[in-house]
Amino acid sequence: MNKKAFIFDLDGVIVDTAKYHFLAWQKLAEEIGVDFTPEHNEELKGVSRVRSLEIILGLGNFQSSQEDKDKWLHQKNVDYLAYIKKMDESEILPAVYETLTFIKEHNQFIALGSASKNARPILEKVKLLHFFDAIVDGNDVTNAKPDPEVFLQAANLVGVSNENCIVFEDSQAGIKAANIANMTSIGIGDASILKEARYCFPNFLHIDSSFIDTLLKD
Ligand code: B16
Ligand code: MG
Repeated sequence: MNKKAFIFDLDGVIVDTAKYHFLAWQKLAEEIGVDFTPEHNEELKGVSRVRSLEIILGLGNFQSSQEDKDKWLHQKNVDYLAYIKKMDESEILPAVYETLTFIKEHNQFIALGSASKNARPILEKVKLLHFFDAIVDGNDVTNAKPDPEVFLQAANLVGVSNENCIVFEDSQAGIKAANIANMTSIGIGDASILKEARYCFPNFLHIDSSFIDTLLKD
């Protein structure tokens, strides 16, 4: 049996940092006079920091200088990091720890494929870093999801062929990226939104060990 690689997205799959991204973006949006709601925040999931700012500025429909944009990107990240600083293991999403443990006990690879440039400090704060054989994040890639670059790099680092990779993702762009790479895509969230996922579960509490076992034998 070939060894598999289980590639996890971070925000929305391992931890719910979307709420902290929202608070930091909302503070910035208020300062620059843009109305930014939780519904708008949905559009930022899985999207890079730079692209997120573009989307927010698009809501206000005004032009700004590169200097302003750089200042705002920095400020948003400073505010976001203040939330991250307070994170601990209690913020790991339900049944994620058990799933990682099960995969490790079965001697399979675990990798991270995230758009976030803060992925490592977050994994450290929630004490999950030791599970990961490879980490690919926003610092490593030039092309954002739905480009498969982040997952291809992860597969490459652990030396597993694409068809033996299984990707857990909460964003449509991430599911698309996994499918383009010919990896098994597993949506975590609402199946009516993650329509293109090969399998979809509301969260890891719904993924039992027999399902993972089936993936191992695939
Ligand atoms: P940062 P993921 C993504 O992480 C988030 O979903 C997205 O909302 C965020 O803008 C992006 O990371 C960049 O994050 O500002 O920390 O570099 O879902 O791909 O793990
Ligand atoms: Mg995500």
